[in-house]
Amino acid sequence: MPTATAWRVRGRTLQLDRPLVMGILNVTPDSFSDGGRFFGADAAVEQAERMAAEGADIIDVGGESTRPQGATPVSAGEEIGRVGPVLRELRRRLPDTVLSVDTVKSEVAREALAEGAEIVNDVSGFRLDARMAEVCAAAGAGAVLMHSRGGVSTMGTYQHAEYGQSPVDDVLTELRRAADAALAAGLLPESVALDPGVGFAKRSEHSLAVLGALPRLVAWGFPVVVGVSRKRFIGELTGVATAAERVHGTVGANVAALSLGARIFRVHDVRASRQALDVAWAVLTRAAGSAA
Ligand code: HH2
Repeated sequence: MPTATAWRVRGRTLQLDRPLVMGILNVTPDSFSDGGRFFGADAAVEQAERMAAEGADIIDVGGESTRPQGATPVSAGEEIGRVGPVLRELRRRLPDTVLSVDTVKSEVAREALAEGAEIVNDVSGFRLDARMAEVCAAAGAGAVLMHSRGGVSTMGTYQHAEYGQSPVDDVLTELRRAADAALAAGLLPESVALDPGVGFAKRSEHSLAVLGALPRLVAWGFPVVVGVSRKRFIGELTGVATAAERVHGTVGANVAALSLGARIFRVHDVRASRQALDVAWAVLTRAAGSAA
């Protein structure tokens, strides 16, 4: 299958002829690197506007953390109360920005789509809620299916980080299963994007291995999303303990992932990754031209 050139998200088509930046908006009190900072709706909207001004193509709004220390699950009602008002306000203020909701619950996805979100970013790859696929398919939503194992409170830990001889083969097999199930449930192939789930049921060596194997995932023909921002593997590689200080490592991982075929980059620090990805892209596209 040829590499994806576009991603259909409801009425819009995102062209993948350049890297797309997805800015993270955690409307949670406990996210691993920015917990509590944008918990209030006003602060959240302000942060989203800042990220859009810095070049985010997509804003990904999340109301439930999956942090490595073991997150506290929240009810659908509580999650809707966190993300609903923010999405409503963002739809009004940022008409040109694509909106995404980071949730594993179909009730939350339905409400977010009703508020005008175009993408459902499900870190369980539709494993945890049997109605997720039908809700997304009915709305024509774009879907990010991410690889993970376990539930919300364990997927960010090492509890399920046991793999066979080839962790990459295992991850790809599980992700393929998720993609096939979503397509069988009615999602359009052009609306599905895949994410190897860096740091989810993965030790650093597993995260690095799946990043290195991105060309295998890209070859399936779906747009590929990566979420490396400020993550633990960067801390382990560099010795930088404070998550917010891992921006340089984040940029390095994103540029590497771009060169391996990923096109959508989920980040906290939009300005840094936007600049780095645009410059890296300018070089990579020239390199492709000179090799031809
Ligand atoms: N990582 C996190 C959350 N959502 N979605 C996708 N598609 N890919 C990812 O790698 C990904 C994700 C975890 O990071 P963060 O949102 O910063 O933290 P928390 O889960 O603590 O809110």
